[in-house]
Amino acid sequence: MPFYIIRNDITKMACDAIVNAANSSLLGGGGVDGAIHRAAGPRLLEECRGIGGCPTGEARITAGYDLSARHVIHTVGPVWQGGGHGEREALTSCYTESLRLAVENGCETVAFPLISSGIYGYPKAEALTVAETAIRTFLETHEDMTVYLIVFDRDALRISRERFREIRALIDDAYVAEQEAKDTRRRGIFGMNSMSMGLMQMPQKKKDKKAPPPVHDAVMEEMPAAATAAPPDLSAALGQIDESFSQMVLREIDARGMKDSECYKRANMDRKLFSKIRSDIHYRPKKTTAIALAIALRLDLAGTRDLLQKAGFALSKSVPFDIIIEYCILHEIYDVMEVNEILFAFDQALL
Ligand code: AR6
Repeated sequence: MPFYIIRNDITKMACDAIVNAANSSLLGGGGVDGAIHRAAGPRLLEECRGIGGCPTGEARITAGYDLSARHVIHTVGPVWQGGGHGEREALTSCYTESLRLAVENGCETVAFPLISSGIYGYPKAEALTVAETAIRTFLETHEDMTVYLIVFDRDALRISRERFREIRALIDDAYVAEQEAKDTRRRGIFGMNSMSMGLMQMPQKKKDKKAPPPVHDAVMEEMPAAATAAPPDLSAALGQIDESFSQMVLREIDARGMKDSECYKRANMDRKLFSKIRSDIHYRPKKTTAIALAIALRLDLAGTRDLLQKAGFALSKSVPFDIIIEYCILHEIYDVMEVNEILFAFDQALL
């Protein structure tokens, strides 16, 4: 089910299949077609010669030869003629037919370029909408596939200039505030006498990032008394461990009358990953997973912070990724794709 928009050179994608934006002769050309043929080597052209062309909106499959991808799926996008000549339908068909061929050939990971949006002139933002809609619709019924949409340049992004400026300003403000705080701290340190210097914390040894293993009741029972003798206040605190991350996710799903599938699809999350969360109450997710679930559950900011905290994370006021997530939640942007487009525009990791 997962669908990612990433910036990359498609010829570098090590997928089961990469898709080529070809022309109807299938004999190579410029743009991404030229790049794929160059990277795949002359045997690709040889195989294409034997196919005898491909009409607009359809797709054909070949081997990947010198590429990291096992297959190349060649599809022919429509030439943009103003939008009134069935371009949208033809472009949708390119994605659907390519994905159908991928499934038929046992491909589970597929990377697409933004078909027709170069030499064929389809406006990039509209081409992106068509691509996203077609791919997401297909993935609704093909949960085991992972699809990458490779966006080569920023023009394709639909995030408005106004939104971009607004978020840019938030990130810049946070940067300025952080610098000011640093200056204040520096001035404070230089102004200290030797007595107060004694109160400064020594740099901490890097903590082991690995999450501690869950404390298993059975193991606790078997331990000798001395090993379990924690200070009374600590024992009391451990006895009142809060609801866990996965328990909160499952409770919120129930409260909304959602199906699991609805939740992990909205979170753009792999079904297998979701089953781990469902089956392990001590599951420790990555931060992006926790945020994707908060978005899928449409949690407000307090709820998101609560969920993140249960996974050992927080939203910082000075980290661009976190600032963008907070912005999205405050503006009720709960469509993971839309959140990803904003993250993408600011070169951040995607959900
Ligand atoms: N990786 C990912 N995307 C790329 C790459 C790359 N290496 N190179 C270009 N793009 P285009 P079309 C993007 O022109 O519009 C050929 O001559 C590019 O920025 O390759 O469908 C064929 O033979 C653009 O967004 O394909 C046809 O005659 C997108 O890929 C004609 O061009 C598609 O641009 C097809 O034109």
